[in-house]
Amino acid sequence: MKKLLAIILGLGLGILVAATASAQLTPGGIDMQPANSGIAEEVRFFHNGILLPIITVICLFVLALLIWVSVRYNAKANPTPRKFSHNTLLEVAWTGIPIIILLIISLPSFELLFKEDVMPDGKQVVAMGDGQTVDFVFNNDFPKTRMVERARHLQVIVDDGSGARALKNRADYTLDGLGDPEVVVSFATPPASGTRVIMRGGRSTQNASGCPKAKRYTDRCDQEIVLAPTMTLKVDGFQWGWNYSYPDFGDFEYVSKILPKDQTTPELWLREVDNRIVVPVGETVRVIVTAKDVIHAWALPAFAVKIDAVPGRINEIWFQADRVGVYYGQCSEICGIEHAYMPIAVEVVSRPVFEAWVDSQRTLAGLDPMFEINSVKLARTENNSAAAE
Ligand SMILES: [Cu+2]
Repeated sequence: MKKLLAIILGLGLGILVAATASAQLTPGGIDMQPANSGIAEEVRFFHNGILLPIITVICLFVLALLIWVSVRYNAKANPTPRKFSHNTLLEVAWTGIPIIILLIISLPSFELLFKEDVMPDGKQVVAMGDGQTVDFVFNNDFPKTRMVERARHLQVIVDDGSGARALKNRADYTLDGLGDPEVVVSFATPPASGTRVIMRGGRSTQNASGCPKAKRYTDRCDQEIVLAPTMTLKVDGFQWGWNYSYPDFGDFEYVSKILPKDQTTPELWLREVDNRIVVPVGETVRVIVTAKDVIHAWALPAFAVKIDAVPGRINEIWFQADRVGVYYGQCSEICGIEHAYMPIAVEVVSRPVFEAWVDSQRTLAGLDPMFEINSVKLARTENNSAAAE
Protein backbone atom coordinates (compact mmCIF):
# COMPACT_ATOMS: atom_id res chain seq x y z
CA MET A 1 0.00 0.00 0.00
CA LYS A 2 2.83 2.37 0.94
CA LYS A 3 4.55 1.56 -2.34
CA LEU A 4 1.37 2.23 -4.35
CA LEU A 5 0.96 5.55 -2.57
CA ALA A 6 4.57 6.46 -3.38
CA ILE A 7 4.03 5.61 -7.06
CA ILE A 8 0.84 7.68 -7.21
CA LEU A 9 2.56 10.62 -5.54
CA GLY A 10 5.58 10.29 -7.81
CA LEU A 11 3.38 10.29 -10.91
CA GLY A 12 1.48 13.35 -9.74
CA LEU A 13 4.69 15.23 -8.95
CA GLY A 14 6.18 14.20 -12.30
CA ILE A 15 3.21 15.69 -14.13
CA LEU A 16 3.47 18.86 -12.04
CA VAL A 17 7.18 19.28 -12.73
CA ALA A 18 6.72 18.66 -16.46
CA ALA A 19 3.90 21.17 -16.46
CA THR A 20 5.84 23.93 -14.76
CA ALA A 21 9.17 23.66 -16.53
CA SER A 22 8.31 25.40 -19.79
CA ALA A 23 8.92 29.02 -20.77
CA GLN A 24 7.16 31.52 -22.97
CA LEU A 25 6.68 30.46 -26.61
CA THR A 26 8.25 27.06 -26.08
CA PRO A 27 7.84 24.77 -29.08
CA GLY A 28 5.84 21.77 -27.88
CA GLY A 29 5.31 23.36 -24.47
CA ILE A 30 2.32 22.11 -22.48
CA ASP A 31 2.10 24.52 -19.57
CA MET A 32 0.69 28.02 -19.39
CA GLN A 33 3.06 30.85 -20.24
CA PRO A 34 5.11 32.23 -17.32
CA ALA A 35 3.03 34.76 -15.43
CA ASN A 36 3.84 38.44 -15.71
CA SER A 37 1.21 39.80 -13.32
CA GLY A 38 -0.01 39.02 -9.83
CA ILE A 39 -3.36 37.85 -11.17
CA ALA A 40 -1.70 35.57 -13.73
CA GLU A 41 0.40 34.19 -10.87
CA GLU A 42 -2.80 33.36 -9.01
CA VAL A 43 -4.33 31.80 -12.12
CA ARG A 44 -1.25 29.62 -12.48
CA PHE A 45 -1.43 28.62 -8.84
CA PHE A 46 -5.13 27.82 -9.23
CA HIS A 47 -4.39 25.54 -12.17
CA ASN A 48 -1.08 23.96 -11.16
CA GLY A 49 -1.58 23.99 -7.42
CA ILE A 50 -5.27 23.14 -7.07
CA LEU A 51 -6.87 21.76 -10.26
CA LEU A 52 -3.98 19.65 -11.52
CA PRO A 53 -3.36 17.74 -8.25
CA ILE A 54 -7.10 17.13 -7.77
CA ILE A 55 -7.63 15.83 -11.30
CA THR A 56 -4.46 13.71 -11.04
CA VAL A 57 -5.69 12.03 -7.85
CA ILE A 58 -9.18 11.49 -9.33
CA CYS A 59 -7.80 9.96 -12.54
CA LEU A 60 -5.51 7.59 -10.61
CA PHE A 61 -8.32 6.65 -8.23
CA VAL A 62 -10.73 5.84 -11.08
CA LEU A 63 -8.00 3.93 -12.91
CA ALA A 64 -7.31 1.87 -9.78
CA LEU A 65 -11.04 1.14 -9.38
CA LEU A 66 -11.29 0.02 -13.01
CA ILE A 67 -8.31 -2.30 -12.65
CA TRP A 68 -9.64 -3.70 -9.38
CA VAL A 69 -13.12 -4.35 -10.88
CA SER A 70 -11.79 -6.00 -14.01
CA VAL A 71 -9.37 -8.24 -12.08
CA ARG A 72 -11.52 -9.13 -9.09
CA TYR A 73 -14.95 -9.34 -10.72
CA ASN A 74 -14.39 -10.77 -14.18
CA ALA A 75 -16.34 -13.93 -15.17
CA LYS A 76 -13.42 -16.21 -14.29
CA ALA A 77 -12.58 -14.80 -10.86
CA ASN A 78 -16.18 -14.28 -9.85
CA PRO A 79 -18.37 -16.85 -11.72
CA THR A 80 -21.58 -16.26 -9.73
CA PRO A 81 -22.26 -12.54 -9.38
CA ARG A 82 -24.42 -11.28 -6.56
CA LYS A 83 -27.82 -9.86 -7.49
CA PHE A 84 -28.08 -6.55 -5.52
CA SER A 85 -28.36 -3.33 -7.51
CA HIS A 86 -28.21 -0.52 -4.95
CA ASN A 87 -26.03 0.65 -2.10
CA THR A 88 -27.40 3.76 -0.44
CA LEU A 89 -24.24 4.68 1.44
CA LEU A 90 -22.07 4.30 -1.66
CA GLU A 91 -24.47 6.33 -3.80
CA VAL A 92 -24.64 9.15 -1.27
CA ALA A 93 -20.84 9.12 -1.07
CA TRP A 94 -20.24 9.26 -4.82
CA THR A 95 -22.66 12.15 -5.14
CA GLY A 96 -21.61 13.97 -1.99
CA ILE A 97 -17.81 13.79 -2.33
CA PRO A 98 -17.72 15.37 -5.83
CA ILE A 99 -20.03 18.12 -4.58
CA ILE A 100 -17.63 18.84 -1.72
CA ILE A 101 -14.66 18.85 -4.13
CA LEU A 102 -16.47 21.30 -6.43
CA LEU A 103 -17.34 23.55 -3.50
CA ILE A 104 -13.70 23.59 -2.42
CA ILE A 105 -12.62 24.50 -5.96
CA SER A 106 -15.31 27.16 -6.31
CA LEU A 107 -14.09 29.33 -3.43
CA PRO A 108 -10.69 30.37 -4.85
CA SER A 109 -12.22 30.37 -8.32
CA PHE A 110 -14.92 32.93 -7.46
CA GLU A 111 -12.40 35.07 -5.63
CA LEU A 112 -10.18 35.11 -8.69
CA LEU A 113 -13.07 35.85 -11.07
CA PHE A 114 -14.09 38.75 -8.87
CA LYS A 115 -10.57 40.17 -8.82
CA GLU A 116 -10.31 39.97 -12.60
CA ASP A 117 -13.74 41.44 -13.19
CA VAL A 118 -13.74 44.44 -10.83
CA MET A 119 -11.64 47.37 -12.00
CA PRO A 120 -9.05 48.20 -9.31
CA ASP A 121 -9.78 51.48 -7.55
CA GLY A 122 -7.04 51.52 -4.92
CA LYS A 123 -5.38 54.85 -4.17
CA GLN A 124 -2.07 55.91 -2.74
CA VAL A 125 -1.45 58.78 -0.37
CA VAL A 126 2.11 59.90 0.23
CA ALA A 127 3.07 61.99 3.26
CA MET A 128 6.42 63.14 4.63
CA GLY A 129 7.71 62.23 8.07
CA ASP A 130 9.24 65.05 10.14
CA GLY A 131 10.51 63.11 13.15
CA GLN A 132 7.57 64.22 15.33
CA THR A 133 4.23 63.52 13.64
CA VAL A 134 2.80 60.12 14.50
CA ASP A 135 -0.71 60.46 13.01
CA PHE A 136 -1.30 60.38 9.28
CA VAL A 137 -4.72 60.68 7.65
CA PHE A 138 -6.00 58.52 4.83
CA ASN A 139 -9.08 59.93 3.11
CA ASN A 140 -11.56 57.09 2.85
CA ASP A 141 -13.49 58.62 -0.05
CA PHE A 142 -14.55 55.41 -1.77
CA PRO A 143 -18.11 54.41 -2.66
CA LYS A 144 -19.86 52.83 0.32
CA THR A 145 -19.34 49.23 -0.76
CA ARG A 146 -15.66 49.75 -1.51
CA MET A 147 -14.60 51.70 1.58
CA VAL A 148 -11.52 50.82 3.62
CA GLU A 149 -13.09 48.89 6.48
CA ARG A 150 -10.53 46.38 7.62
CA ALA A 151 -6.86 46.55 8.43
CA ARG A 152 -6.04 44.52 5.32
CA HIS A 153 -7.61 47.22 3.10
CA LEU A 154 -4.78 49.55 4.05
CA GLN A 155 -1.06 49.01 3.55
CA VAL A 156 1.57 51.27 5.04
CA ILE A 157 5.00 51.48 3.49
CA VAL A 158 7.89 53.70 4.54
CA ASP A 159 10.79 54.74 2.37
CA ASP A 160 13.71 56.51 4.01
CA GLY A 161 15.72 56.60 0.79
CA SER A 162 17.38 53.23 1.31
CA GLY A 163 14.42 51.28 -0.02
CA ALA A 164 10.73 50.80 0.65
CA ARG A 165 9.68 48.70 3.65
CA ALA A 166 6.17 47.42 4.38
CA LEU A 167 5.05 47.96 7.98
CA LYS A 168 2.96 45.60 10.10
CA ASN A 169 -0.39 46.58 11.54
CA ARG A 170 -0.44 46.65 15.37
CA ALA A 171 3.35 46.17 15.66
CA ASP A 172 4.36 49.33 13.78
CA TYR A 173 1.12 51.33 13.64
CA THR A 174 -2.52 51.25 14.69
CA LEU A 175 -5.59 52.21 12.69
CA ASP A 176 -8.43 54.36 13.89
CA GLY A 177 -11.66 55.18 12.04
CA LEU A 178 -11.86 52.17 9.73
CA GLY A 179 -15.09 52.51 7.72
CA ASP A 180 -15.27 56.28 8.46
CA PRO A 181 -14.49 59.08 5.99
CA GLU A 182 -11.06 59.51 7.55
CA VAL A 183 -8.78 56.72 8.67
CA VAL A 184 -5.96 57.72 10.99
CA VAL A 185 -2.72 55.79 10.85
CA SER A 186 -0.89 56.19 14.17
CA PHE A 187 2.76 55.21 14.19
CA ALA A 188 4.35 53.61 17.23
CA THR A 189 7.44 55.75 16.65
CA PRO A 190 7.32 58.90 14.51
CA PRO A 191 8.85 58.39 11.04
CA ALA A 192 12.17 60.20 10.74
CA SER A 193 12.40 63.51 8.95
CA GLY A 194 12.49 63.01 5.17
CA THR A 195 10.96 59.56 5.31
CA ARG A 196 8.20 58.99 2.77
CA VAL A 197 5.07 57.51 4.35
CA ILE A 198 3.11 55.69 1.67
CA MET A 199 -0.46 54.64 2.49
CA ARG A 200 -2.18 52.41 -0.02
CA GLY A 201 -5.87 51.79 0.48
CA GLY A 202 -8.56 49.89 -1.36
CA ARG A 203 -10.15 46.51 -1.79
CA SER A 204 -8.54 45.38 -5.05
CA THR A 205 -5.67 43.01 -4.39
CA GLN A 206 -3.36 40.72 -6.25
CA ASN A 207 -0.24 38.71 -5.47
CA ALA A 208 2.56 41.04 -4.51
CA SER A 209 4.91 41.65 -7.43
CA GLY A 210 8.28 40.05 -7.02
CA CYS A 211 6.74 37.09 -5.25
CA PRO A 212 9.66 34.64 -4.94
CA LYS A 213 9.51 31.83 -7.45
CA ALA A 214 10.11 29.15 -4.84
CA LYS A 215 7.01 30.25 -2.95
CA ARG A 216 4.70 30.26 -5.95
CA TYR A 217 3.50 26.71 -5.62
CA THR A 218 3.80 26.26 -1.90
CA ASP A 219 2.51 29.46 -0.33
CA ARG A 220 0.17 32.07 -1.51
CA CYS A 221 2.23 35.19 -1.65
CA ASP A 222 1.36 38.39 0.18
CA GLN A 223 -1.47 40.34 -1.32
CA GLU A 224 -0.85 43.91 -2.39
CA ILE A 225 -3.47 46.56 -2.99
CA VAL A 226 -3.84 47.36 -6.68
CA LEU A 227 -4.09 51.04 -7.55
CA ALA A 228 -6.66 52.48 -9.97
CA PRO A 229 -5.73 52.44 -13.68
CA THR A 230 -3.31 55.08 -14.90
CA MET A 231 -4.32 54.59 -18.52
CA THR A 232 -6.92 53.04 -20.79
CA LEU A 233 -6.18 51.03 -23.89
CA LYS A 234 -8.94 50.78 -26.48
CA VAL A 235 -8.93 47.57 -28.49
CA ASP A 236 -11.03 47.15 -31.61
CA GLY A 237 -10.84 43.80 -33.39
CA PHE A 238 -11.52 43.40 -37.09
CA GLN A 239 -10.98 40.90 -39.87
CA TRP A 240 -7.89 40.62 -39.67
CA GLY A 241 -6.08 42.63 -37.09
CA TRP A 242 -6.47 44.98 -34.16
CA ASN A 243 -6.96 48.70 -33.92
CA TYR A 244 -5.47 50.24 -30.77
CA SER A 245 -5.98 53.70 -29.35
CA TYR A 246 -4.82 55.63 -26.30
CA PRO A 247 -7.62 57.97 -25.17
CA ASP A 248 -5.65 59.41 -22.24
CA PHE A 249 -2.86 60.58 -24.50
CA GLY A 250 -4.69 62.34 -27.30
CA ASP A 251 -6.57 59.32 -28.64
CA PHE A 252 -3.94 58.52 -31.25
CA GLU A 253 -4.60 55.17 -32.84
CA TYR A 254 -2.94 52.65 -35.09
CA VAL A 255 -3.55 49.31 -36.72
CA SER A 256 -1.64 46.24 -35.60
CA LYS A 257 -1.32 43.33 -38.01
CA ILE A 258 0.62 40.12 -38.25
CA LEU A 259 4.19 40.43 -39.48
CA PRO A 260 4.61 38.46 -42.74
CA LYS A 261 6.52 35.20 -42.49
CA ASP A 262 9.56 36.50 -44.37
CA GLN A 263 9.92 39.47 -42.01
CA THR A 264 10.21 37.54 -38.76
CA THR A 265 11.81 34.47 -37.23
CA PRO A 266 10.27 30.98 -37.30
CA GLU A 267 9.67 31.21 -33.52
CA LEU A 268 7.86 34.54 -33.74
CA TRP A 269 5.94 33.84 -36.93
CA LEU A 270 2.21 33.98 -36.06
CA ARG A 271 3.07 35.95 -32.91
CA GLU A 272 4.88 39.08 -34.01
CA VAL A 273 3.02 42.11 -35.31
CA ASP A 274 3.99 45.24 -37.23
CA ASN A 275 2.84 47.69 -34.53
CA ARG A 276 3.00 46.51 -30.93
CA ILE A 277 1.02 47.79 -27.99
CA VAL A 278 3.22 49.69 -25.53
CA VAL A 279 2.33 49.94 -21.83
CA PRO A 280 4.19 51.08 -18.71
CA VAL A 281 5.41 48.46 -16.23
CA GLY A 282 3.85 48.19 -12.76
CA GLU A 283 0.81 50.32 -13.57
CA THR A 284 -2.78 49.24 -13.85
CA VAL A 285 -3.95 49.31 -17.46
CA ARG A 286 -7.67 49.35 -18.17
CA VAL A 287 -8.48 47.61 -21.45
CA ILE A 288 -11.79 48.19 -23.17
CA VAL A 289 -12.51 45.80 -25.97
CA THR A 290 -14.92 45.76 -28.90
CA ALA A 291 -14.99 44.64 -32.54
CA LYS A 292 -15.94 46.09 -35.90
CA ASP A 293 -17.31 43.05 -37.71
CA VAL A 294 -17.54 39.64 -36.03
CA ILE A 295 -16.73 38.36 -32.54
CA HIS A 296 -13.01 38.15 -31.80
CA ALA A 297 -11.30 37.66 -28.43
CA TRP A 298 -8.32 39.53 -27.09
CA ALA A 299 -6.11 37.10 -25.18
CA LEU A 300 -2.76 37.59 -23.46
CA PRO A 301 -1.79 34.50 -21.47
CA ALA A 302 1.11 36.08 -19.54
CA PHE A 303 -1.37 38.51 -17.97
CA ALA A 304 -4.21 35.97 -17.66
CA VAL A 305 -6.33 38.16 -19.90
CA LYS A 306 -8.89 36.72 -22.29
CA ILE A 307 -11.95 38.70 -23.20
CA ASP A 308 -14.44 38.63 -26.06
CA ALA A 309 -14.44 41.47 -28.57
CA VAL A 310 -18.11 41.78 -29.53
CA PRO A 311 -19.43 44.22 -32.17
CA GLY A 312 -21.75 46.82 -30.64
CA ARG A 313 -20.70 46.04 -27.11
CA ILE A 314 -17.84 47.09 -24.83
CA ASN A 315 -16.09 44.64 -22.54
CA GLU A 316 -13.63 45.73 -19.92
CA ILE A 317 -10.66 44.06 -18.24
CA TRP A 318 -7.39 45.12 -16.65
CA PHE A 319 -3.84 43.98 -16.13
CA GLN A 320 -0.70 45.13 -14.38
CA ALA A 321 2.61 43.95 -15.80
CA ASP A 322 5.31 42.98 -13.31
CA ARG A 323 8.28 42.97 -15.65
CA VAL A 324 9.38 44.72 -18.82
CA GLY A 325 9.61 42.69 -22.02
CA VAL A 326 7.54 41.63 -25.01
CA TYR A 327 4.54 39.39 -24.45
CA TYR A 328 2.46 37.65 -27.08
CA GLY A 329 -1.14 36.62 -27.41
CA GLN A 330 -3.63 35.95 -30.15
CA CYS A 331 -7.26 36.21 -31.18
CA SER A 332 -9.02 33.44 -29.28
CA GLU A 333 -12.44 33.34 -30.86
CA ILE A 334 -12.79 31.55 -34.17
CA CYS A 335 -13.64 34.55 -36.30
CA GLY A 336 -13.15 33.41 -39.88
CA ILE A 337 -10.60 32.22 -42.36
CA GLU A 338 -7.69 34.29 -41.04
CA HIS A 339 -8.44 33.78 -37.36
CA ALA A 340 -5.00 32.28 -36.86
CA TYR A 341 -3.33 35.35 -38.36
CA MET A 342 -4.26 38.10 -35.92
CA PRO A 343 -1.69 37.91 -33.11
CA ILE A 344 -1.24 40.39 -30.26
CA ALA A 345 2.11 41.72 -29.07
CA VAL A 346 2.56 43.89 -26.00
CA GLU A 347 5.75 45.66 -25.13
CA VAL A 348 6.05 46.47 -21.43
CA VAL A 349 8.47 49.33 -20.83
CA SER A 350 9.55 51.68 -18.05
CA ARG A 351 7.59 54.89 -17.49
CA PRO A 352 10.14 57.21 -19.19
CA VAL A 353 10.34 54.96 -22.27
CA PHE A 354 6.55 54.80 -22.35
CA GLU A 355 6.24 58.57 -22.23
CA ALA A 356 8.79 58.98 -24.98
CA TRP A 357 6.89 56.45 -27.08
CA VAL A 358 3.62 58.30 -26.43
CA ASP A 359 5.20 61.52 -27.65
CA SER A 360 6.54 59.82 -30.75
CA GLN A 361 3.05 58.52 -31.53
CA ARG A 362 1.53 61.94 -30.84
CA THR A 363 3.98 63.46 -33.29
CA LEU A 364 2.95 60.92 -35.91
CA ALA A 365 -0.68 61.90 -35.26
CA GLY A 366 0.12 65.60 -35.66
CA LEU A 367 -0.18 66.39 -31.94
CA ASP A 368 2.23 68.26 -29.70
CA PRO A 369 4.35 66.21 -27.28
CA MET A 370 2.82 65.70 -23.82
CA PHE A 371 5.94 64.86 -21.88
CA GLU A 372 9.26 66.55 -22.03
CA ILE A 373 11.77 63.78 -21.97
CA ASN A 374 14.93 64.31 -23.88
CA SER A 375 17.16 62.17 -21.73
CA VAL A 376 15.74 58.86 -22.91
CA LYS A 377 17.37 57.48 -25.97
CA LEU A 378 14.58 56.10 -28.02
CA ALA A 379 15.40 53.67 -30.76
CA ARG A 380 12.27 53.39 -32.82
CA THR A 381 12.48 50.57 -35.23
CA GLU A 382 10.38 50.29 -38.34
CA ASN A 383 7.79 48.21 -36.57
CA ASN A 384 6.97 50.92 -34.07
CA SER A 385 8.86 49.25 -31.28
CA ALA A 386 9.72 51.34 -28.25
CA ALA A 387 12.54 49.16 -26.99
CA ALA A 388 15.67 51.13 -26.32
CA GLU A 389 18.80 49.60 -27.79
CU1 LIG B 1 -10.36 37.22 -34.59
